[in-house]
Amino acid sequence: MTFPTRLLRDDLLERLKFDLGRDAQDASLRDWRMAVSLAVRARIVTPWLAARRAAEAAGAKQVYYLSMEFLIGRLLEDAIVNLGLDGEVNAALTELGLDYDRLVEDEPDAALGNGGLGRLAACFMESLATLGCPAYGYGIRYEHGIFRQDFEDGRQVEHPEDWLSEPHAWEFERPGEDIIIGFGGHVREDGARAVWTADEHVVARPFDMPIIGWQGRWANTLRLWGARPTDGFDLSRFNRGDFAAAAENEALARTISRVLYPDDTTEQGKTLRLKQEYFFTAASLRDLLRRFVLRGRDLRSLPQHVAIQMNDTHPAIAGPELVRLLHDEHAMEFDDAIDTARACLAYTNHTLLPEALETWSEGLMAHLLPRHMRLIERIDHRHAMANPARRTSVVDHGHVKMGELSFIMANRVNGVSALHTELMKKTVFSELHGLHPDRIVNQTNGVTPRRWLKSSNPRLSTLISSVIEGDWLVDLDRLAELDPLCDDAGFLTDFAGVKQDNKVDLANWLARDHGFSVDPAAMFDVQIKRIHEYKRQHLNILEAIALWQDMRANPQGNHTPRVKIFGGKAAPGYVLAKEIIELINAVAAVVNADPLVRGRLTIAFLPNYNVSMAERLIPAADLSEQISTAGKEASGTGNMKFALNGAPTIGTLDGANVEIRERVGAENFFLFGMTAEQVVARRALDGHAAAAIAADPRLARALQAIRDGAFSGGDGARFAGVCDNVMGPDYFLVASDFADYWRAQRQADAVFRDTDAWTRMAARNTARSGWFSSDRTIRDYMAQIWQASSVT
Ligand code: NBG
Repeated sequence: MTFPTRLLRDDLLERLKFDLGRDAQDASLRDWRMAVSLAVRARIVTPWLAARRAAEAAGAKQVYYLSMEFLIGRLLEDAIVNLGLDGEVNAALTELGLDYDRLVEDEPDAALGNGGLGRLAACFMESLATLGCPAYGYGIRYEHGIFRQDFEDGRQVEHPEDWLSEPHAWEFERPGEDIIIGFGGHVREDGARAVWTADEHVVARPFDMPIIGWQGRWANTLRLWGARPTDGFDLSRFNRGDFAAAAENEALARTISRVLYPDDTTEQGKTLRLKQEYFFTAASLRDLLRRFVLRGRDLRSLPQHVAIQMNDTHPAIAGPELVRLLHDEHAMEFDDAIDTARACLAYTNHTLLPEALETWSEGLMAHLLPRHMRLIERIDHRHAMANPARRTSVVDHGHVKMGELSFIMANRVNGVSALHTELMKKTVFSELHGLHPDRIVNQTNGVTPRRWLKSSNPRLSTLISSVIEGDWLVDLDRLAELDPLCDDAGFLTDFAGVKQDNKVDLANWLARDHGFSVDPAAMFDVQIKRIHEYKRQHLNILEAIALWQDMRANPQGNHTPRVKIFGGKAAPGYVLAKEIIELINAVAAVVNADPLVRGRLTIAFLPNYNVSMAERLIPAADLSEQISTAGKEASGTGNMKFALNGAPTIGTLDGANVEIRERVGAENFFLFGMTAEQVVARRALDGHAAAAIAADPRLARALQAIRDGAFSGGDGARFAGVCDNVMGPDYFLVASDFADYWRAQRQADAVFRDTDAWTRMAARNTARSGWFSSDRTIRDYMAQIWQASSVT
């Protein structure tokens, strides 16, 4: 699909004039970006509508992916790249005197997610479209996404994210397809049927975004729900002068789609969160049933036509809600309703952390969703009857366990890496796994190479295309063809050149936008992810302190220059994670100002890490930090992006690191630390942290420096939270893994000094990471979970 430049250029000028009411003289960068977005969007609409019709004509099974998060980031460049319009757009913009990169970068990130789970959902949407599998993504159109992170005195402060303060070029509002969602009220049993009369209602308004696959051959829909009041504005109150009260309904209804993960430490926060989950799940199910019934099909055949994926437990209420719709509203027998619902539903678990496994108090559930509370009990009871060996139950000590509910209501349950899936069987779901040994399957995560290689690393893509013929981007296993070239001096020089150019770009951006001056010859060592104790950013900063001390003590030592880059947000209510951010910034301030280590060690914590920042950092990274306590990171997907972009990992045997290491080869991976089993054993030993610190003078000195106030103007108490934790309970075994981490870091230093050896290692990471394409993951979901097929 190509359009002559002239046409696109004229199209842009027309859009500018007729859609935005501007002429070229007055147009701002944003006006131009909107014009380009509208012009590109127009080219998506035809294949998008055609895909809908083709799916219908083929009678194809529809996949519905329900997710609280879709971390899609920017959309314009994705669309341009997938439509193959890069050349044309570039040429048209140049003719108009505009800079392509600046224009693309002007688009705000769609901040509809928080971390890996949301980014995975976005990669999955892209792969589904590329593979031509008919699918809808369903989620919430958060007005403020998560939050915008800023640092004040090194501390994280949260500001509302305003990505929707301007019109969003990619969405189509569908006021004709509103769905009304109820909460609260009461349930009346009417013979065999139950009638739920809710006493609070909001409107779910769909906003559709087309998600275009590679080369524009297929497009699916991401349908996000915005909350609106059923009866917005109270004119009589307004006329009485009570202006605030007149707008109250509207404000209350809209809170549901205001922010992602509102602080749920308060009762109001919990209620809001459960409301959000029910809101989008119920709207999505009703929407898909409406579509199904319109075709005149029998609801009993629903599982042949529909597969519904619950992305984590946030949409877990889908089980009882679907049973309610089939049984209460469509008069299906109760047992049939459960069986039908279960045959449609599957559940992905993304974490074993106990605090992240959702539970709701029975009281809250019964208050907000009285009919569902009863259905949950009946579903659980029926399950217990069918499985007499069952010892525990979904409703336990006054709490509804959403993981167990999802498990019981799903025909397949999957983990997201081989290790995680095995641990799931042994820990959180051991009892249910015993009863249903075939239900749990593994689907190791993946990432879309269109975004994470083609658009974010054009230099590397070009190099790959110069040596691999044909469309390797949709057959990423073909990267293996690079393997023999990893011993070819010419190829290695080119590969190193790509990395170097990417690093120069990053260094320029760090200087321009963040005021850091770094040497592109230094090792760029990057840890970007949510801030969490299990991800152990504090292990990394302790190593940085020890390295700084070592450099000061041995100024003539053979140190490999390093730039340590951090990025990530901490949950607003997570005190220790916020202290870790503050500590990293404090250490950075001291180290970066120290003339004794200048040019050898720089620490940069970049505020407001998001998808676009990841796209900048990953292609320029030398070393990928994946250092979680083994057994805690379900998979990781950043780890895959780094490997694909030629950054070897320093990491533990955790999540997908295990599979990355297997594929890239142990010799191309800097392994350290205890295994998941060793972690459990060590944790049981009294005084494990104190013993590790006593055995490692480096770690002891690093901790002592913090406690002496070396990074807090002498205030030794400032970072007591982190220090006391590492020295005390140290649940995440920072102290116990420190010595081996230090060893692996120095090993990385040594290899890095041998440029050829390092480049070979980096290139092998790229050559052997093809398996981590989300196309592979989605193909496996289609075959093993959804029984869905491609229509193209
Ligand atoms: C995250 C895990 C990651 C994993 C992503 C995607 C949640 C709840 N879990 O390890 O922590 O890569 O999910 O599966 O966000």
